[in-house]
Amino acid sequence: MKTQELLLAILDQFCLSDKPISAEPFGNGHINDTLKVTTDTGEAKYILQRINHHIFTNVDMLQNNIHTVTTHIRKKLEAKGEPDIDRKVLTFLPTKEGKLYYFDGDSYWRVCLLIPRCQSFEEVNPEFSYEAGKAFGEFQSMLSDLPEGALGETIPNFHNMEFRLQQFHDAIEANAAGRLEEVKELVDEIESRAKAMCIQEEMYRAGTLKKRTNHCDTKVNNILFDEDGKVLCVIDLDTVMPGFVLSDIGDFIRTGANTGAEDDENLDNVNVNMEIFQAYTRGYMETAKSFLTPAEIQLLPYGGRLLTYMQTVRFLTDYINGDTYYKIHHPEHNLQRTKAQFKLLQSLEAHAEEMDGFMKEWL
Ligand code: ADP
Ligand code: GN1
Ligand code: MG
Repeated sequence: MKTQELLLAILDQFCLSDKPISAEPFGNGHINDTLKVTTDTGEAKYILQRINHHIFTNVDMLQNNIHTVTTHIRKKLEAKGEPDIDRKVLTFLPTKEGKLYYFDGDSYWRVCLLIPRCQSFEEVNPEFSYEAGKAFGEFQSMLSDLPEGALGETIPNFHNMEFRLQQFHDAIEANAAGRLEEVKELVDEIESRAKAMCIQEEMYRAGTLKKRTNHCDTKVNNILFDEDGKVLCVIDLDTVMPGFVLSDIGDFIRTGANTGAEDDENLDNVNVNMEIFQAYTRGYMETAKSFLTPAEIQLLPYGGRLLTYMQTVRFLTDYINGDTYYKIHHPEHNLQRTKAQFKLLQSLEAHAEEMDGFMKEWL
């Protein structure tokens, strides 16, 4: 990371009302670098992020998308007469040149207001999951009238399972880090489920499933809650783009309804928490049922399995490739993540019937 002096020079490129004095690393993201900025009044006031432009290669498109999404949501909140709007949608600050990001010759940077008096979690209880479900359903609902083409695909084929499997097969073929032998069993487990996990792409080709605007990274920690556990704001908007609807239920089940951590060393910790699944689904259905088709509703539990499978494939692909995509904290980290995700997938499979049964209420 850059020195404080350089970070302050970067911040000086933006239109800030208060004088920043320090920027400290914040959050647990695997892709971008997030920093919390404190000002001379002692207040933590801004969030500074370095965008990973090796992954988000079209930074113009990325920041235009975020601008489109935040202004659209702000208008909707204004129309509803919502109080405290600045805590309910992210506010990005322009550079002194009027741009949505700053390029320092090496990295791309953006700044938004830190939402005051908020909390975020890596784990949630059922009550917060219900609130999170409502929030993501409402998020999709507010964006459902964006005209086609309003948002670009910031990472093409981001949640396309066929494409992820293609990348997995390419990694196996190249075996760049010489790790294939040690992961053979996991590879076989993935292959045996491959066809069953590409239903969405098949339905899309057959014209029975359409694309919608999704958040595509509905991890638990991408929601900010207020002091009383009510949802304030959906954050981390890099991947908001057209895709299949299961993404946004799937990734929450993958992260929120896991009794262990995403990279848990102890696989016995990892299982699906059915109470969290039910609470999230109930909240989500409250705000999303008006626009979901019966086919989509029926597939929601499959969404949990799909996104967990997809993440297993993505972590293992990165391990086979020699850790070129996700930030890792030790050499085996991507393998450890793969094993924990696979254990969660097995638990979701064991509960599939029960989860499907839970959806009957809405069908
Ligand atoms: P990453 O790509 O690193 O996941 P996020 O945008 O999710 O980046 O930010 C990381 C963490 O920083 C979040 O989980 C949240 O706790 C905190 N955070 C991000 N933006 C804000 C904000 N505007 N106000 C308050 N906290 C924030
Ligand atoms: C990445 O940036 P972060 O940590 O919120 C990844 C997601 C994965 C997630 C796994 C752009 O999200 O797709 O689901 O890690 N984001 C990108 O934890 O690849
Ligand atoms: Mg995040």
